[in-house]
Amino acid sequence: MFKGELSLDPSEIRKDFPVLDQEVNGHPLAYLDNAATSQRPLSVVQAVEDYYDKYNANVHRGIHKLSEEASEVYEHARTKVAEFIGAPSDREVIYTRNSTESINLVAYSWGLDSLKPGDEVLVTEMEHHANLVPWQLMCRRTGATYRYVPIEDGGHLRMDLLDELLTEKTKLFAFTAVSNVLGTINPVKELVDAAHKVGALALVDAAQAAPHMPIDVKEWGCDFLAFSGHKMLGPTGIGFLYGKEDLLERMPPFLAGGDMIREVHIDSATWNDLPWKFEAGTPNIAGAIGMGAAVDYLQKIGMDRVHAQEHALIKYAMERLAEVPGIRMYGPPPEERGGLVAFTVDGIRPRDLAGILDTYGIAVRAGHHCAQPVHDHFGIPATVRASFYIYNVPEEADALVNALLEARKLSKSRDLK
Ligand code: C6P
Repeated sequence: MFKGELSLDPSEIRKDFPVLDQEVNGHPLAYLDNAATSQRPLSVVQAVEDYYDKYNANVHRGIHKLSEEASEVYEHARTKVAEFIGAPSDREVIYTRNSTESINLVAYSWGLDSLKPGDEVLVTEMEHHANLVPWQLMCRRTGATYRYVPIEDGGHLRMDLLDELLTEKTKLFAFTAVSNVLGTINPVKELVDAAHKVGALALVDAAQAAPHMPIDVKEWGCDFLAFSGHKMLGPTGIGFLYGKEDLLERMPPFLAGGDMIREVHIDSATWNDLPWKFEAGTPNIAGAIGMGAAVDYLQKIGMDRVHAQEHALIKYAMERLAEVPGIRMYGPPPEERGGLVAFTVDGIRPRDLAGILDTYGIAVRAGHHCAQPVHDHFGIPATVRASFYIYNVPEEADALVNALLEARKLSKSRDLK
């Protein structure tokens, strides 16, 4: 029985998420796959619908009423996002498709332009592929050296190796604020400061942090921050790159074409001001507008309360999960993690387990979660991951545990190995 305290009333919140009110395979849906993508509240869907129904037009192009209105709401959403992360200026927030594109923007613009043989890029063993592969590619192309901070078995970064790994050769330290497998909340400010001490830039992957905790880029001091709208109640296909203005000013464009230029002649072109210099072509207008509504929703609740709520849920879920015989949970204790937990159960393959959980209406993710090196570290190919958000309730953790106990019984009667 849940005896903790919830800072939010999920029954009120759930009214805004009709998708949650359904049965799957004859059981009430327990949506525990929020780290992959969250659900969207009615206000976000309405904002997108309003754009298409009432003022659909391209932005920054038309001199007509609809285009002006679309441009205004689109840019106002940027202001909301900038405020949400404490960015000093709207010019520092670039619309992208997702965290992956944000990181690739930095790799192909800053990395390709700045890295050279002898330079080093430092990542960590707990990164999502989106913050590994672009740097592997960029190091290959520029001759720079790719290095990583290992993790220890408890799911923390080997901070003891930081002094050794961060040197005057390091030009960029790219790391996640929260691991999408281990849940580990990294000491972002400490890592940013360590990078700056040796003259390196710091890129924070906030895909699993921005939806779940207060973020202030001024406080962290990071040079770049990447995150996705779809994990924080917003539409899919909209993401963000925060970058310090002086850096973005010096970086060459990433994609080229319409809207990112000031003037184009047949054999030359000059670039638009920030942030539009990095926004080539017609953007995801509806996505940005929906994101404005998502930020409003989260701000109204307050990110401190979001974080507290998830902490209470994950603490309870991990206590209950520990009752399942043969379970192994990966990563630190609840106090040091976000609202997700990845685990294995002896004798049942993660994919089979997720399939069984689905028959009980429980949606989880199984696999390597696009973070294969973390799994390599533990010598396993895959885990099952349950990830919570503001609308989840303790009873869903109970349902997960009950279904896991049933799965164990089933695995004994059927050979699931
Ligand atoms: N992780 C998960 O199930 P995109 O796909 O670009 O919106 O986000 C990429 C990304 C980057 N960093 C971290 C830490 C992430 O968790 C993700 C996305 C999802 O874990 C989908 S693979």
